[in-house]
Amino acid sequence: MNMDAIRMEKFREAMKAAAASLTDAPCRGITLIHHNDTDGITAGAILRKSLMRAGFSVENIPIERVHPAFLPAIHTPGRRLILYADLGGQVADVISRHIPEGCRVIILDHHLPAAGSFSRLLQVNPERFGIDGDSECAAAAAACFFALALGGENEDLAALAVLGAVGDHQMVEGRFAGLNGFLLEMAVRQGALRPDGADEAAGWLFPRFQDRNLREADRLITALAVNGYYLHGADLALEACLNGPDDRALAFSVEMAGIQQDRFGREMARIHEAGLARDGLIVWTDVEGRFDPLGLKAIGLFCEAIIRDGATGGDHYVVGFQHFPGENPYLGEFSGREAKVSFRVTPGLKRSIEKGERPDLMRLVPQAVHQVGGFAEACHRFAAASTIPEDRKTDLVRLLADIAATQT
Ligand SMILES: [Mn+2]
Repeated sequence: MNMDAIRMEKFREAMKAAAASLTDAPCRGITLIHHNDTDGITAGAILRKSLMRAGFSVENIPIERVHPAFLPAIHTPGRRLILYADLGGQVADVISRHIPEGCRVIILDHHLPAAGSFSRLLQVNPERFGIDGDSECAAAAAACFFALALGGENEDLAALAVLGAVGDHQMVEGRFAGLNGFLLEMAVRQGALRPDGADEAAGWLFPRFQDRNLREADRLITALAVNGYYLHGADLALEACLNGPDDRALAFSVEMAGIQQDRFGREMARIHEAGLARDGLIVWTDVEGRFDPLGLKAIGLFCEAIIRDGATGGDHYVVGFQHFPGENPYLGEFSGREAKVSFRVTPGLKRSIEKGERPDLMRLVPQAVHQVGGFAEACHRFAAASTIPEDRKTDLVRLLADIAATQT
């Protein structure tokens, strides 16, 4: 066996042990907590179908992020078995503190996991097996390996795993690698995906999605589950993954795409009229509740739209605020008024960062966010997201401007 095959075999063994720990448990009810993007939704659909086949009753709770305020609402004593997919690995320590006695948690994530092991909590992560979680194994692929460990009849779920990989942009030079590639072959063998002749990885037609190609299917799932999250569009997306999109899902996706276009258009017009707020190297905008009912990913996409539009007029860090709804469609109401914050950089500033002339977002964001009592949950060099108390928005901008000016 070559190295790749050995790594995959070890990963498969770990999935078998995780699946056995569930089927051996006396409890037959399971809750799936998964991300609401295409990779998370396909992972949630694969796990739902395979666990139902194994005799479990399954509750799906798609979420936009693991917010600390959600954890008490998720980990109630009545939920004995909880499986996280496509999120949770980096906050496993925080999650473990909320698991009541007699309850168990499995995390199937593909982002680099937090170090350490935690009681009542089991993690199976490709990164621990030398499999690259950015290019060789999306969360949907990990979920599919779990499903295959439950039973061979779940091979028909492989096509959804490939769709998850497309959602997470996992192709390497236009091709699927590692476990993603293995599952593509499985899906093609079964006729669940068909080549459309185009020479690119997403050039596969998905008959269940009325012969849309994988990129179109990704856009449909995104419109439903990401844009439509606060209107329960993630439920339509899960249903579409398992049975194909029905007329209601198609109409809803068109409606949500229209709402995004309308909200972004209005907000860009405001910026053209009034300009962006500025403090040193920071330009920022606050859309407050005007993106409702769009999900919280909207503000990050809008920051990118601002950069494409050229509205920053020079090289800047671009910061956007969006009102954080006080009610989650699956988990109920939360106290505390918060704002979602997204961070991006203009192309010129990105070049300065790469030359070491300016701090990247990993150096800039977490310390500023912590100082205003916020939570930096997804921080990369050139894109970041966090939540902060709503009344600390201007304090955050001031801090960011100070740090950006003094650090090089
Ligand atoms: Mn993912």
